[in-house]
Formats: sequence, structure tokens, C-alpha cells
Amino acid sequence: MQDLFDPSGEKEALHEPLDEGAMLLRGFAAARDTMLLAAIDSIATAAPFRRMITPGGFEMSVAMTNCGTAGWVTDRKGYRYARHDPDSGKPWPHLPKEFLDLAKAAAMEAGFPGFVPDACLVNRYEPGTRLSLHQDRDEADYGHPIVSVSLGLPATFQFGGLKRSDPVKKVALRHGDVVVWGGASRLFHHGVLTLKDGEHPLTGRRRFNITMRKAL
Ligand code: MD3
Ligand code: FE
Repeated sequence: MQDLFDPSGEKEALHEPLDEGAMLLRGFAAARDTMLLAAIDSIATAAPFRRMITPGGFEMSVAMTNCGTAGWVTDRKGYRYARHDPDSGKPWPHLPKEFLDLAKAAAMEAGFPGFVPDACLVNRYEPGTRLSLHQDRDEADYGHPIVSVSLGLPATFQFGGLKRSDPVKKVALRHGDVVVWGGASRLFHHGVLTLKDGEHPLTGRRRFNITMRKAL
């Protein structure tokens, strides 16, 4: 029985469990979209988006930058977290307080109180770009969840299991959606299918994804 004066009924509908430890919070960041996009702009002014090179020598189609104490980087030497932007030699821009607050609140909603990220990767997708199936395992402690925020054009996200060959599920991630990955799902394989062309009122022909992690 729903009580009209109890907002929890409506709130529950926005929590979609995706898997063990994985929670989709539909539209959780929507009210903060312009703030998030303005912050991405200033991060990119200090640390421009770039297409990094995988250890195998391929240029990634997704452009990336970082903020926070550590940033995720890849080059011929491997995947790792680095305290400095390899392109400028400068520390990454600070993690905006608004990002931290969003990550803490989302983690709390998903059942991970006390989450404090120190690394924030910002991905920029344009039509035709994709992120192939991978695991996030460059962090020191897999006991911490990962909070991901989607902005702009929608994308089809795919996630499987611990083995690369495990069957994959697909979920549409739209502007303002937040996903928290922790517990058993933390090491699941995942990726983003080729972005379809489109036009978003705030981002144009782009999708941004912000992932916040405790990396160090
Ligand atoms: C599932 N980014 O940057 S975020 C990445 O939309 C990355 O740009 C994607 O995968 C993007 O590494 C997806 C969602 C996500 C992040 C971490 C996960 C899903 C995850 C870790 C474990 C399982
Ligand atoms: Fe990932």
C-alpha cells in the first residue's frame, strides 16, 4: 500500500537492482546536470580530453581526462593510476566538491555508506565510439564500489560476469542515470556499445560518463 505522503514509494521505483551489488539509480544526477557539465568543462580546460594508447598499441576511440588525487591512464607501458597528467606533468584538477557529494550520496543509496573516492575518470563518447568489454582492476582495493554518472546521449551498456565468456546483459543508460557497482559485481566485465548518433540539448552529439573510484 502506497502512502501519498511517503515519498519512499516513488523513490523505490528509481532503484533498479541490476545484479548482486549493482544498483541503477535512474535520473539520480539529473537535477545536477548543468553543474556537472560545467565542471567537466573546467576540468577539460586544465586537463584536455585525449585519446590514450592501450598497451597493445591501439588508440582508444573514447577520449578521456581525469580529476582527483589520481587519474587513470594507459600507454604502451600499461594501465595504471597516476597522480600527474602525463600530457602536462601537472597534478590532475581537483575533484569538485559537488562530484564528491554526488558520489557519496549515490553510494549511500545503494548500500555503501562511507565511500570516499580519490579518482575520477571522465569519458567522452562521440557517435561511432565504443568501450570494449573489460574489467576495472587497476584499483588497490576491490572492496570499494564504483559510482558512474551518465550525461548527454544515451548508450547501451553491457555487463557480464567474472569470466569474459559469461553471458552479457544490456541496459540503456540515459542522461542523469547513476550506477553503483560494488560487492560481487565489482569485477564484472562491462563495456559500452558503439554510440548512436543523436543530438542532446545540453551536450550536442556527445555522451559523457564520470566514474568515481577509490583507487589508491
Ligand atoms: C561494472 N566506463 O571507465 S561506467 C570505465 O560508460 C567504464 O564510460 C563506462 O567502464 C562508461 O572503466 C561504464 C559503468 C561501470 C563502471 C565500472 C564497473 C560499470 C562497471 C565495474 C564493474 C562492473
Ligand atoms: Fe570500466
